[in-house]
Amino acid sequence: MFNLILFGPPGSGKGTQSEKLIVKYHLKHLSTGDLLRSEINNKTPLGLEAKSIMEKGHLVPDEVVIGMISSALDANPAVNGFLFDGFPRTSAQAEALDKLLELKKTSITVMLALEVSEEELVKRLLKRGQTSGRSDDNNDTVIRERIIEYNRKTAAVADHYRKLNKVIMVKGEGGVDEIFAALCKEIDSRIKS
Ligand code: B4P
Repeated sequence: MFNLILFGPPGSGKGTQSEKLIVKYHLKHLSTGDLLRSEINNKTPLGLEAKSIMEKGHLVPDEVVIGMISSALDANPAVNGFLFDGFPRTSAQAEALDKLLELKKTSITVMLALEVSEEELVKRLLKRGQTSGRSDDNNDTVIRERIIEYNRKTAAVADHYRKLNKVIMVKGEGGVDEIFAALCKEIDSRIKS
C-alpha cells in the first residue's frame, strides 16, 4: 500500500492538491475536515459538538477524529492506499494513526509537507470565505487562531515523521499545476524505488 500524508497549515492547498492526487494515484481520500463538515451538515450529535469548536478555529478533540479515521480505515479494506488530508493534526493523532496502520500490517510511506507563508494563507482563506459559506474562512481573527493552533499543536506532527525519515518539504506557493507536478515527482520517485 502507498499511504500518503499531505501536510501543511490551513489554506496551504491540502484539499486542492488531494483532489488531483487521488485521481492520478487511485488513493482513498480521507479528509477529517470533510468528514467533520459532513457530520455538521447532517446535524448529528458529533457534528453539533464539532461545529462550535471549528467556528472558533480550534481543533476538534483527538478521540473524535481518531474514531472517525478508525471507522474509515475499516470501511475501506481493499484500496491501493490512503491519502490523509488534514490528519494527523496532533502528536496523539499521529501515534494513533501509526498503531491503526500497524494493525493493518501497513504504515505511512511518506509525508509531503506544503510550505506557504502566513500572509499567503490568510489571503487564500479570506478569498475562499467570500464564496464557500464556511464560517471559519470569513473572519480574519478565526483564520489567525487556526494558524496559531497549527503552530501550537500541529507543526510537531512533522517532527514525529521526520524522526522516521519520512518528511519531504514541497514549495506550496505558485500555480496549482506547478505544485501538483512537484508533489507527483516526489511520489513517483518513491513508487519506483
Ligand atoms: P480542513 O478542512 O482540513 O481545512 P484547511 O486546513 O482549512 O484547508 P486546506 O489546507 O484543505 O484548504 P486548501 O489549502 O486546499 O480543516 C478545517 C477545520 O476542521 C480545522 O480548523 C479544525 O477545526 C477541524 N479539523 C479538521 N481535521 C482535524 C483533525 N485531524 N483534528 C482536529 N480538528 C480537525 O484551500 C484553501 C484555499 O486556497 C482554497 O480557496 C484554494 O482554492 C486556495 N488555493 C489552493 N492552492 C492554491 C494555490 N496554489 N494558489 C492560490 N490559491 C490556492
